Amino acid sequence: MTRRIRIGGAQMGAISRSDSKKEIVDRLIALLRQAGEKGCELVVFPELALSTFFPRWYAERDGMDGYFEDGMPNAATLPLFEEARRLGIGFSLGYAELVREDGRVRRFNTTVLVERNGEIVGKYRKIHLPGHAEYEPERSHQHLEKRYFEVGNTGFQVWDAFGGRVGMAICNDRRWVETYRVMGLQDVELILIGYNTPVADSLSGESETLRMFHNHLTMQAGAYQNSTWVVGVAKAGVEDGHRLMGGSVIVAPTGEIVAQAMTEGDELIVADCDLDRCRYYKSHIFNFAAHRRPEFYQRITSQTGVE
Ligand code: ING
Repeated sequence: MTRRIRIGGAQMGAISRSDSKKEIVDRLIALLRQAGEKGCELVVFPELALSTFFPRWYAERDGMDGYFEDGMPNAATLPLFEEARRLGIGFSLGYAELVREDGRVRRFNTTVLVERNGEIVGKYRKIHLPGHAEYEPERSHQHLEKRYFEVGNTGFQVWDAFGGRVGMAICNDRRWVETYRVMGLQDVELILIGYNTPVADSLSGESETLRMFHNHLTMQAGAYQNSTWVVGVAKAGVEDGHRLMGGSVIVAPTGEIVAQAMTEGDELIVADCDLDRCRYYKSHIFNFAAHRRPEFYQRITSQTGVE
């Protein structure tokens, strides 16, 4: 019996500052129901799926707390959890997490993994926070994740879920090879990634085409080099004048894109993912035990920057 799982990538269109939490959750439920009609067992939602991408604006460090969730599930998201359990569909959901831990208030860019019975079986807090922590006037828009979030403290974990080995990452994490390899070394077979990525970049001057190339390149490479499925799901569209890229994809362990979004709106992409497709690659070309030579890789963990 192959371990085949039908996965839905639930790309979202823009969320404006003026959208209510109920309007947003209703959109997530609509995507979940679409996925149910197509027989999906797992739905992947984007990063920060419950709010606009607020790190584009400057405020006091606690000035964006209105966009954070004080628990998961909470009153706003319980309808989503209940509908998912009713449909027997698991999901991953990205959100801004406000939590009291170690006697202090802490803020993380978080994703939870929810199994088909409605139980939260995994939590990941974003480790690679891009951008800057202070206001930078030369930018056309700010990117203040380092201001509003702490570096995640969960590490890159892999859970036994959905009949396989499942891991998570968030947005900028997908650009760093270490993200995939740390999970690859835990035998990951499916990595779920949500992202909110601006189309324009006032500093780099990169074209929209080049930025989409980088978006897919990083996830295709990560999938192939670690023999794992990768599902990358965008929050896209124009949020209060700021455009985020679409391009959500489902990538096979071969590195091939098997499903891709065509719009920058709410759009479900679906693929049947055979988790056993990973096994050949893990036991041949990317058989880590047989071929890796960590004695020559020390710099990767001993150095942060270039020396
Ligand atoms: N967004 C972007 C991302 O890594 C970015 C930030 C864009 C970095 C383009 C570099 C180049 O996709 C988030 N939220 O990490």
